[in-house]
Amino acid sequence: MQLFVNHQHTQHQGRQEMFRGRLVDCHEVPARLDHVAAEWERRQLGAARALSASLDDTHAAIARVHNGAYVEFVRTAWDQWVALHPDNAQRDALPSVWPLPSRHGFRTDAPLHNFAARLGQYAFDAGTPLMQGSWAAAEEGARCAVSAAMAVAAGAPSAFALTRPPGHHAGPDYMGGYCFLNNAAIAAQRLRDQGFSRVAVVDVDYHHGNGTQTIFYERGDVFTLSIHGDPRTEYPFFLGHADEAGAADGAGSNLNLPLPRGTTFGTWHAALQTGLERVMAWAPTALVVPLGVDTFAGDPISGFGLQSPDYLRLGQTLADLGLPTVFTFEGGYAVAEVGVNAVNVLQGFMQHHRLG
Ligand code: OKP
Ligand code: ZN
Repeated sequence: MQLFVNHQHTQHQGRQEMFRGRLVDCHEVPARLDHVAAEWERRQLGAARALSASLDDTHAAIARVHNGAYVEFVRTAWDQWVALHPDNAQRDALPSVWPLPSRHGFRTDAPLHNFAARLGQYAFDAGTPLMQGSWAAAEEGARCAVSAAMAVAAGAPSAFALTRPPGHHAGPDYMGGYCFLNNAAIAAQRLRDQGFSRVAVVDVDYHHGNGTQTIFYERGDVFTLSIHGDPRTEYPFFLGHADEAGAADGAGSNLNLPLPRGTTFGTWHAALQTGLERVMAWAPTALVVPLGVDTFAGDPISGFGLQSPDYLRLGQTLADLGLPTVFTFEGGYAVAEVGVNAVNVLQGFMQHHRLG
């Protein structure tokens, strides 16, 4: 498995997020990635590769799944925030006001000359702080995702984009859920653009991959499966229900398998196998796995009960599909265990994948 690491990730270090009614220290911290890198190294799974994607190519890849005005907003948001007031340089930008859906009478067509209003237009929660280095970190993360897809397109059996901030909640034109650019969608699109005719995304993070689902919802060339905490009670609440099956050309190529809080590995893995049967019946030629390990029993913000050894089995089950595979790093907030859990998936995968 080829490893691509985002060495710019520490440029994004949110201070606080809105959580259960107050501002708390961010759960999505730089140490998460460091623990995964250290565990990979400890098990001697191979040196990280140089990123093959240029920045220009990365920007082109980002533009394949994200809206140009949104990308321009994320790129320039910090400067806009600081321009509002010099004191803003000392704190992160966090949205606090949003338009309700238009049925409530709010307009989204009127020009927005206020930064707080624009931030609300492009963000769906108050848990995604944006700071000076957020764009640089997210951009380099996308570069890792493109490089990983290119490696697989060049014949590598598998590749891992080890990056943060995560990506699977970011939609075509919005940020949220700690995410700015949808690395998994960027990788899937790049695989498509490099000749893989049918790409399946299997999202195993605790939270529904709403951004990825939305990006591909009306397309028949990318299948999206997500297994996650039931959005009737779990974040992101407003998407990820079992009846979302895709639309237009994508009808039948989205599958959500929501599970209740408290679900442990037996039930979780049975759902995965159910989902993978649908995926394989769809006949993909490549796989993208948004790899979140916030399904872990000790995760501070999630509600499933997976144990560390279960992640080896998860990797094995994914390997059994026998597909060229790109992993992107997503959630997992039990910081001390995140390295062991994530690398268990990857090592379980490598030990069982027929391609190596
Ligand atoms: C990102 B990823 C619930 C607050 C939830 C956002 C969680 C984002 C998770 N009260 N905050 O999917 O791991
Ligand atoms: Zn998550």
